[in-house]
Amino acid sequence: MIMDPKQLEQTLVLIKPDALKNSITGFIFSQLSEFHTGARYAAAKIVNVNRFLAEEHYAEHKGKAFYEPLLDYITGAIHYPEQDKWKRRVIAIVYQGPGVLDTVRAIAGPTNPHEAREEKPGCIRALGTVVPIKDANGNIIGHRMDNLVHASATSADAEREIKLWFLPQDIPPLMRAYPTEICSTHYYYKDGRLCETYEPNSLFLLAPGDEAWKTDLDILQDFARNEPAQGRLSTVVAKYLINRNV
Ligand code: 3AN
Repeated sequence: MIMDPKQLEQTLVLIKPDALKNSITGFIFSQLSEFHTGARYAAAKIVNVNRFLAEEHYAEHKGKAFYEPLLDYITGAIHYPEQDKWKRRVIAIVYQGPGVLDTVRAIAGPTNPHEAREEKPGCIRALGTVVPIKDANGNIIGHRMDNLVHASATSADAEREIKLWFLPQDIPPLMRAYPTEICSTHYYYKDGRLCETYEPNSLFLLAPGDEAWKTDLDILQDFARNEPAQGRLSTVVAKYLINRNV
């Protein structure tokens, strides 16, 4: 039986390092249960968030006072110091079902945990915290919001974020919401550029026969041909560098 397209509405949920450190993963999963939400899990993975992925995920906040602290937060550097580096993880989930974007945003609650406690006691982010960001002279220049979870804001954000964090192969074929295509060439990445043949110390991305998001293959092809691309190379590459030694 073919699934009703409404059933394919998806959102990206991230259980962030502060939620892992405070061991509230069980609470978050129970809030997300199919019984409560009518939605279901399409994919999940444990990710050690590197700087490439963090920068891509939060690209819209680049330049803001809280941008660098935000990267330190999502990579786990704030909650797990150098000696506990191996514990720096995020649980990334593709969650799926009719109305799932709004449902998960409501369960997560307002971005700012102080507002979450005021406006929506009981929501997940009501358990978060807000930390002042200071400049070199100790003046407060902004705030970091340790708000435990991420949930995509719109369907366009969900598409961008799910394609950034997940390969098609991470998601069962019948639960994939976006078109895929079979790659017909080799792609490697080295020093910020794309190569189609292996060079020493280049990172392997794709081989002929691999299934990839169609939009990613379009971008890679444009870069390989030096044509104007519809997206950044770093966005495509970040996903292939997840959980690799880079
Ligand atoms: P949300 O996570 O509620 O969708 P976004 O996407 O606007 O919010 O922001 C992503 C993350 O950036 C937030 N979770 C929060 O940690 C941080 N952030 C957003 N706006 C601010 C702000 N004004 N001050 C500090 N941190 C912020």
